[in-house]
Amino acid sequence: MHYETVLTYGTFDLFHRGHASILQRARKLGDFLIVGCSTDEFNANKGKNSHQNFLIRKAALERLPYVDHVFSEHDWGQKSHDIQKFKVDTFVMGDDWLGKFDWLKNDVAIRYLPRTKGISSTLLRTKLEIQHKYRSY
Ligand code: C2G
Repeated sequence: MHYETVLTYGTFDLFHRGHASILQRARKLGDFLIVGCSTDEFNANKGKNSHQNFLIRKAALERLPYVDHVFSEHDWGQKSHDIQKFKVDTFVMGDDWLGKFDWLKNDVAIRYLPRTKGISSTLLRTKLEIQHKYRSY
């Protein structure tokens, strides 16, 4: 029996419904979903400073019933290795990445799924900062 493995990556800062939606849709494309969670160092490399550190973001992913395994994403170059190591059948990213990973198409089926509109970690971080600012008055 072949079990279909689905792979995706991300920072998943301040986990929100947009993250939940793409992970649930990714999971439905196979039998297992594994997630590469960006380390804090790799985030810096991506020019992102997450509100939550890696351990918090990884723990939030590990609690999800539709996520079967979480590992660290520490650089741009590890995807081919991960795809071989985990025998991945389908690689999923949000369509803000459309085309960016097509170089992997010989190793894996690639699916760019529509992003969820109206929600982002940046928006949530901004709301947190505004609440924090007004609370201190
Ligand atoms: N996402 C989404 N809808 C949103 C926000 C995010 O579908 N409103 C998706 C993104 O398209 C991505 C995943 O959720 O597929 C994780 O998003 P981020 O945490 O922002 O990850 P990103 O910085 O895009 O990192 O090597 C790939 C990178 O690690 C991806």
